[in-house]
Amino acid sequence: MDLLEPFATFIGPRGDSLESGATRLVRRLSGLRTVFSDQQACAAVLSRDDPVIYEVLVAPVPETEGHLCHGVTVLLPGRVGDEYFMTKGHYHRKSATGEVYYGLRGTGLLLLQTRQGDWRTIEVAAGTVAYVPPHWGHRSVNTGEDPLVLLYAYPGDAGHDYDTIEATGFARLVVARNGRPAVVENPRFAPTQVR
Ligand code: PAN
Ligand code: ZN
Repeated sequence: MDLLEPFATFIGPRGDSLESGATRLVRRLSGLRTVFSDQQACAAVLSRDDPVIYEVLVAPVPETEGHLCHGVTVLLPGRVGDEYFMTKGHYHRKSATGEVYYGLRGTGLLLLQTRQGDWRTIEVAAGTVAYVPPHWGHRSVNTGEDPLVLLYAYPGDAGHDYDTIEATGFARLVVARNGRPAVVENPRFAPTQVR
């Protein structure tokens, strides 16, 4: 039996510093072009700058059955056109695996959907424990003025399917209307055919 040494990671007061060998993934707008619906607004931002949209601090846990992968996502505040900054979003490759999110800072929405296009939102703020049940695709959206910082934990063998979301998009968009977040239909959403 391979025993992994027990360990802890430190999360700083801003909820954004995970030490102990954590890997930091940086997601900039140039790598998220297909995520935002307003392509003109996206190109306009990219002509000036390539802003960081979010970072993920990943604790060193094997991505295998039995482990609990965990870390912290720091999603910055901002918009591309009317659309708030958000994560790529994905389904778990092993679809029957859930996930827990814990809000450390900021405010936002978790956008959840099934492959058939049923959708839900969960408001998240510091203290929110949000549960993503198996089979629900999920994306985080920062609707506030501060970084949205979320701790996450999911089964090590869950895997990530980004291709489906890239092909279908999400059923709903989260946009600013009169300065407030609104959840509106995505006219380009194409639900996956039930096989
Ligand atoms: C989270 C996400 C993280 C970044 O850890 O991976 O928030 O979002 P994307 O993976 O969609 O870029 C999670 O849901 N893991 O399964
Ligand atoms: Zn996930």
